[in-house]
Formats: sequence, C-alpha cells, structure tokens
Amino acid sequence: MINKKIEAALNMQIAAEANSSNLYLAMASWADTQGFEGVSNFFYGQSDEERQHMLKLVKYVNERGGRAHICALEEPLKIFDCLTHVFQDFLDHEVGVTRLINELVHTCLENRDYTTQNFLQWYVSEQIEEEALARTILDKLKLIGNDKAGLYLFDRDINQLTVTSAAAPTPEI
Ligand code: OFO
Repeated sequence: MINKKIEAALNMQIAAEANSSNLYLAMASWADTQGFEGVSNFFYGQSDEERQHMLKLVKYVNERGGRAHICALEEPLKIFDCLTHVFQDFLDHEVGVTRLINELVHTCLENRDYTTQNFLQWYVSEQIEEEALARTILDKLKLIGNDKAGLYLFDRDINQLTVTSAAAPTPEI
C-alpha cells in the first residue's frame, strides 16, 4: 500500500506530465501553422510520449492501492515566435521536469519507499535522454541561425535525429 505522502507527490507528477503533453501539443500546433511540418510532427510525438508518461504513473498509483488524481490542464501561456525559442523552451521545460523527478526520488528515499524509487528510475533515465535530445537540437539551430535553406533542411530531417546519451546502458556486442 502506497503511503499518502508518496501518493500526493506522484499525483503532482501526473499533473506535470499532463501539462508537459499539453505544452508540446501547443508547440506542435504552432509549428503546424508556420509550415514546419517536421517540427510539428516532432512535437506531436513528444506530446504523445508525455501522455504515456502520465498514464504509466496513473496505473502505478492505482496498482499500489492509491488513487490517481486526474486534474484540469493548464493552458500553455507561451507565445511562440521562432524555432530557437521554442526549442529553448523545450530544453528549459525538460530541465524543470528533471528537477521534479529528482525531488520525487528524494521524497521516496526519505520515506523508505524503495519500490517507488525503483519505479522512478525509468523516469530518471528518460529525462537524461530528453535533455540530451533538446540540447542537440538547440545546438543545431544555433548553427543554422536565420538561414532559410538551413531551417528547411532542419525541418525535413528533425525526425531522424536520435540521441544516445552517455548514460545509456552499453549495448551488448
Ligand atoms: Fe515526461 O518526460 Fe520529459 O518531461
């Protein structure tokens, strides 16, 4: 049975994942209206992923005898103006989520909930990957600057971009 403090902390994370999904949906929709089809697909995908992160938490809380709380979503208030700013927001947002996950792990350890702490390791790894991906994309955009041809190619190729973080397990040979 999950302790009430952990249940409340996980419910806050459920809300955070749902709001991440909503923010990335807003980014996808903005990119759609600007003719950046690749970027738009990238963020629709990120939005779906965040929803999966939320669902994983919902199921975990319920499985452990708690009750997942499904709350209202925040309206993303960001005004998007250019790709570099959107991807800077993406990186800043992921850094913020990493902080939340670390806080959550800390709360689990303080409350000796090693099961939830173990469950959360998946999120710890996921954050490393997402931050690395956001940084890689942002570096590319900074190189491209305002070059229209460069932005065209960036948009065409963004969905091919994958990042294997240094923290990923070494593949077996
Ligand atoms: Fe939910 O994975 Fe990042 O934010």
